Amino acid sequence: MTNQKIAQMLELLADLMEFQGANAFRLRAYRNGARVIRDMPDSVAKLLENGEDLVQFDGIGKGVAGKCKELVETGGLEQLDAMLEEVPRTVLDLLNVPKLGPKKAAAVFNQLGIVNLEQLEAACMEGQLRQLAGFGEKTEKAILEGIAIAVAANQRILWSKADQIVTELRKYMLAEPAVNRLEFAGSYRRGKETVGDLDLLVDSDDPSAVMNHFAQFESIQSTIMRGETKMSVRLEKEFQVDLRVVPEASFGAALQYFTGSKDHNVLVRGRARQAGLKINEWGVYRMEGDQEEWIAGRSEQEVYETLDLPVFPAEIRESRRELEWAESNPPPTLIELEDILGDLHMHTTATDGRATIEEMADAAKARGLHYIAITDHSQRVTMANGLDAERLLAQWRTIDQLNREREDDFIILKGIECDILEAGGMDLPDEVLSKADWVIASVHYGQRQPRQQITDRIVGALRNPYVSMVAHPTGRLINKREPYDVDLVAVFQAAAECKKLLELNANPKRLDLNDVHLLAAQSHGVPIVINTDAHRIEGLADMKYGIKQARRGCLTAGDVANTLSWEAMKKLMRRS
Ligand code: DGT
Ligand code: CA
Ligand code: CA
Ligand code: ZN
Repeated sequence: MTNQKIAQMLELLADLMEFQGANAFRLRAYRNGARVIRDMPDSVAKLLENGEDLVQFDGIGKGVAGKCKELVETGGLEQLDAMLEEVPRTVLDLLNVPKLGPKKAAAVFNQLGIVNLEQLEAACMEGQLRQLAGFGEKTEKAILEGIAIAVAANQRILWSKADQIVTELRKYMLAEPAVNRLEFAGSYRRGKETVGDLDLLVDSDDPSAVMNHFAQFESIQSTIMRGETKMSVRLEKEFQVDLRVVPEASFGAALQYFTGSKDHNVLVRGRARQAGLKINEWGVYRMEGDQEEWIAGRSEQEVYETLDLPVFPAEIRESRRELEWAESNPPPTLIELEDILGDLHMHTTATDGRATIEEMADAAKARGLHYIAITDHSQRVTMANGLDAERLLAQWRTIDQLNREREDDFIILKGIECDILEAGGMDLPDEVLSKADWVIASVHYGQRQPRQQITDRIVGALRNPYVSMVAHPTGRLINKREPYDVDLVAVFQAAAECKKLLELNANPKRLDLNDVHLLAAQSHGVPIVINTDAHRIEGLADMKYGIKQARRGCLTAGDVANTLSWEAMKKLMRRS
């Protein structure tokens, strides 16, 4: 029984309890407990085996501890089984509908027998809901709108997960000889942190051969529709893939159109109109009287050229800053993975990591990096066996020795991920921090504090002379945990003023700062550091996700501090 699994079961239980009208306090206890367990480095099963009492951990009360014990010992929860007998799982989707809420959800289930979103939608359209006590025509309409939101939220997956599917599907499709070229367009190509569905474009003269092959892809669960050149299927977990087969002459136009975003396409269409042209997924056309003449469409370059525009990197096609980008001459080159020289956030076996300092260093060097910082947790993070001053200083002596012994130019920096305490201030004394090469400040506790309080904590950390950077500045976990209620503008201002850096955490579940924040950080002149926060060797590979997000934020190598040598980075941070 993994921590992940335990957390999932506790969350499910909380959802069902909410449905049955349990009080908010109890719900919060279960949900907090689930979160703490999910983030816990130690296995709950192991802890219980060793006779530890889970109540010792912050955020875990008696109720949650009891449920954990039951889960680990029996593999299930009696209460949950009983609840699931009364309520089908699809009913939980009803709870995600804005404006419905648990009480009303319970009413539609109990009084109308509605068990899923489709039935709820039908009932709204038939005007059945307004007949229930406490519902009106207006509520019904709001719920109908909410259903669309709930459906969408249910079905967006992490980019990293979409990338796994893409890798498999690409390989599979390229095995079909009728496929000349293929490209995954849409939000996937734009590198958006979550992907709603995949948009696969294939260049071929034989659509039916391509579609026959596609239909045999092993993870397809059902076919939604199949036409002459278009086909949509569902994979596991309802994830949809749209296939479009297009002729060679239109491949570039289709790629441009289906890469989107919709807003970017609006902008491009406007340009076309100004130039007396028309653009759609088949090509660019010159309008002469009521005749239209096809003039481009083979490649994206051909398409954009007719509009006198450069080929926009897919990541910035969001109708945000791309015209500004296009107007600089030449347009700046966005950051690439190869630009990164160092990784300044990672953990080792000293706390919650799985590899030693040397293993991390060797792996980072093999990836082509020139330097890393070892940044284990500080003492406040008891769950991760955080380092006190004594253990930290000992680790730093080991690092000094490793740097002396290793016969290369690779640098291991003496770092720490030091907690920003709930009441403000750093978890380790200044005299210790002053001896570090690199100090990360992080919020791990008190994440739900009010805006002013949590902002003051983070700004306070930036003002500490020994702090180098604030990690994952909003604390969000995509689709899982909301960001702290932090005033980022205040954070950007303090960082700029104190010559401090902010992190873009490359873990695909975090990607924190996000794309929009990065645009803002850049305009405040705050350098970004892209780090993996690796807890094992494989985690160092997450850098590529950070690069995608950085490109979405329109960052060049010049905006990212760890594209510099360590010597140059130190100069950047030196206060004048
Ligand atoms: P997603 O799937 O929700 O993560 O986001 P996208 O951007 O992949 O959206 P999707 O799959 O609905 O459509 C793919 C692209 O096709 C979209 O980015 C732009 C283009 N597109 C689709 N429908 C329209 C439309 O009605 N108007 C315009 N201008 N473009 C569209
Ligand atoms: Ca899509
Ligand atoms: Ca689509
Ligand atoms: Zn960390």
